[in-house]
Amino acid sequence: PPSRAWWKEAVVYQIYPASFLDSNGDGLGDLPGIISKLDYIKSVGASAVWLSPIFKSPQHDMGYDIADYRDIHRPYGSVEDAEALIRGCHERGIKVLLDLVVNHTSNEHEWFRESRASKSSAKRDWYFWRDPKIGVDGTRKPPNNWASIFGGSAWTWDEQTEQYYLSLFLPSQPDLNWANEEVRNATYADMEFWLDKGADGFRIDSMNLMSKHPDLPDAPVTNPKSEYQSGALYFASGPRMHEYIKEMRTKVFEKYNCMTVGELGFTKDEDSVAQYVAKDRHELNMLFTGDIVDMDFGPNHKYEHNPFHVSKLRAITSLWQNAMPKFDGWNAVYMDNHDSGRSLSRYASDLPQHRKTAAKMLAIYLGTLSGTLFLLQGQEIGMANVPESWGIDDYVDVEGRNYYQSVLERRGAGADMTDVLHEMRLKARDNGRLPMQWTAEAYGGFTKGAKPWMRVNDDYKEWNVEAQDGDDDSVLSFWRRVLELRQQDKDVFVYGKYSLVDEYKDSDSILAYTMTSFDGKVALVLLNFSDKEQKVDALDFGGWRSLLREPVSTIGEKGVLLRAYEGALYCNW
Ligand code: ISL
Repeated sequence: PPSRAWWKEAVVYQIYPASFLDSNGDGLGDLPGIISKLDYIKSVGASAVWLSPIFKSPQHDMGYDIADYRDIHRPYGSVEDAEALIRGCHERGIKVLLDLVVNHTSNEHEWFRESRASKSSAKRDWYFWRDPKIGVDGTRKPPNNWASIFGGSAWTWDEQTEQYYLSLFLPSQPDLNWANEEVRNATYADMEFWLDKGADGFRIDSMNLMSKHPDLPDAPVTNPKSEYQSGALYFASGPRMHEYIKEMRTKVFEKYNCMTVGELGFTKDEDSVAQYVAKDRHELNMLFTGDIVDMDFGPNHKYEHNPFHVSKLRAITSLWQNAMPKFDGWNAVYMDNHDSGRSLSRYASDLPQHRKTAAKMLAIYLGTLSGTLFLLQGQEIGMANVPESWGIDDYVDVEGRNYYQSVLERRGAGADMTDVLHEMRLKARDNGRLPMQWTAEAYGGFTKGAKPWMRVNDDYKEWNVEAQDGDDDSVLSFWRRVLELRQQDKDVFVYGKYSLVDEYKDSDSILAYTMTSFDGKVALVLLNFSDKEQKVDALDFGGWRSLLREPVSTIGEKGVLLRAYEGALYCNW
């Protein structure tokens, strides 16, 4: 039998607080709004929530720029509200994961204010301060050529002390220097503050960026079109990364028996991943390997064109499903988060004629794989990306807007930007952050106030929780059934052994695999990622019973006929 754990069996529902539910009419979601929907979350089949950052923040990056880890962003509520939320979850058997953003802080954090005050500040070394380089023409240049992940240089000039500081994301998100022991201990104390209040674990933001190469060397030129280059070679999964995680684990995690999921950017190979999650490494419970959300990112930039193909999904799925058992590791199973477009719109189809079927197919994919399942709010009702008609002014997120601006500058004012808008429509972070669609009322019932903080998707009248709740044929009802099956037959799905169906391993449209439990139960998963009907022979599976199709049917001599973007699930028991 598999080695079981609650965190392996969890279904985690990601809440994006700004966009979940506004209880007080200010146009922004809040903690009381979340509390009022805990029964709903439970009814979907989730057993844990992950809250994107709720802490005090000037919100230059939607709370991923924290100014005080022990306080709550006032428009969301108070520390008491957070405590009530944790209590409300626990009363329902729901675990609570908080977002641990400690690769960087906000520039408004007290630590940074002190660090910035003078070169001799006791906290100067808490961040990365460096003298400028002087160019051949005598001009001031950043200390190295690293690009910020959000565009421009990764260094920000500070007039007051005439030095640069490192900021891999926004200039308002200075990177913390984890090599400094005081930084680490101060961070651990903040973590314990919330664990003492009952939090059950953390999603660790930008987890593998916390150890930088001590010399901060220039990065090799990989994008000749750009002045700045990706420094990932020197800041992703750096030399002391594992030492920091082990320390975090012994000093904090183990004391509280908490759940940990690290966000893994840039690092993609099996051996490196094993070092974080192999059981005998004693580091993290699991990772979000970034490749599943990067499948259609361009070679130099996320927003460059690069079409999705089912072969990429097959390769990534097989890679991690097969890898984890080899080193007794564990993984997160997910496709959506707040940093990109919805999988439905990018990897399947949100066209009216396909949308419902496609959303159900993705539910089968996610619900049958081994690992801890993560859903993004709205995924359970088939929420889609923004409509094609959105202009640049409808987008609010800094990443997409910065990219648009940089291309516009390159092309010149008045240039045709249709292609860029098209890619943003697929991959912009706004897509994952759209206000939750609760009802057919104004603004999808997200707010009763004057205006939501960001535009609501126009399709809310048709696509909302209320409309789907009692409808047996809805995406929501389907997700509920899938999650029920997953819990019923954990040994097949959560702990099962994955294997590709040989016949379809090179198919352009079908992803077909089996999941097998240690005691011989086998499920067959057939997913049609094409916009055409496909016939699947399924020769070896004659007589197997369908688990989700109504009325219940078995595989006969003619095989299985899948409509465009349809999925099916069969079993041998
Ligand atoms: O660039 C990446 C790797 O290809 C990203 O996955 C990168 O790791 C990611 O952008 C980090 O995201 C997280 O930290 C950001 C924040 O804006 C995101 O919302 C958050 O998920 C900075 O805190």
